[in-house]
Amino acid sequence: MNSLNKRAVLEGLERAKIKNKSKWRDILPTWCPGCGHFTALNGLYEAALDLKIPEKNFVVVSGIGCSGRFPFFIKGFGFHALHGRALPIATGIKIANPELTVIVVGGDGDGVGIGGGHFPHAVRNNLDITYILLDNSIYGLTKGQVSPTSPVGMISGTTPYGNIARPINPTTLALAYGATFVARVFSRERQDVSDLIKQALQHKGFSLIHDLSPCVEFNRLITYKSWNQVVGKFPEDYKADNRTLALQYAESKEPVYLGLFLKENIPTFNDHVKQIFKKIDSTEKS
Ligand SMILES: Cc1ncc(C[n+]2csc(CCOP(=O)(O)OP(=O)(O)O)c2C)c(N)n1
Ligand code: SF4
Ligand SMILES: [Mg+2]
Repeated sequence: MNSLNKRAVLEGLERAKIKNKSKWRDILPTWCPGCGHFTALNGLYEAALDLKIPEKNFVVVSGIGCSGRFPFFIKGFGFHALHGRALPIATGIKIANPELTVIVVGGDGDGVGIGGGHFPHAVRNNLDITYILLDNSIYGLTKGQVSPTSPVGMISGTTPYGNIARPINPTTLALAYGATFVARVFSRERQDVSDLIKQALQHKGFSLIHDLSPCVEFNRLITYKSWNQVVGKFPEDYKADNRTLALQYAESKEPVYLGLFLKENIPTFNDHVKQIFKKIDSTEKS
């Protein structure tokens, strides 16, 4: 485990124990030493603790993948779903009990590969959930096949002569689908990951945290070092309130911008459902 990630996880766990001994599972994750997914786990601990979200109201839904192991490490409710099917399950949970804080965690393969058809619909309904997409540009769990975010030319177990398909950009997709909170983070920047997850949990509506989260075991092309060379922050005067501008920034390759691209406040799916119930009540009474 590299020292940055070990410190991140241990501090997160330690902090959780100090604040509330019963709140989190105090087992260390089973990820490879140095895996980017550690930072998001720590970020979620920190955010949930700062916001004092009660364990009984906290649900983490995942698909399948190394990223999909998330619910095992968090004490609260967890649902380890089928590959690519975390979003529809989270939708049902949030509709059934709007009081719950619902977080979906999945990989690039899970979210924009096999589960790609669910993404636009969760977004356009403006469900009040936080989606943490851990993007390592590879299928980690199955030991290194190209994913929909892998670059052209990448050699992998399934592309011995180089990847042909052009990569999908999850930040761009979320913006294009109409997501009301879109942020991109990098697993090396621990504080920013925690801060943006916290903002996402506070946002009323669909929030995407697109985390550039390197797989240190199977991806030798997309690494902490390679991201470090291209990532950059928004200009000081950037305001996250213009979708067209946000899309332009999302598409930039140099730099690859990190931070909050867009935040917009509109009624959520559950707000609409409430209004419909009111209408039904008043129709039945008249
Ligand atoms: C329907 C189905 N197809 C394929 C698989 C095999 N499978 C498990 S995880 C995975 C890809 C995981 O990649 P990603 O979602 O990027 O997560 P990571 O492991 O990289 O975090 C695949 C193809 C499966 N479990 N179920
Ligand atoms: S295989 Fe890759 S994604 Fe999976 S735990 Fe190891 S480093 Fe992380
Ligand atoms: Mg992956």
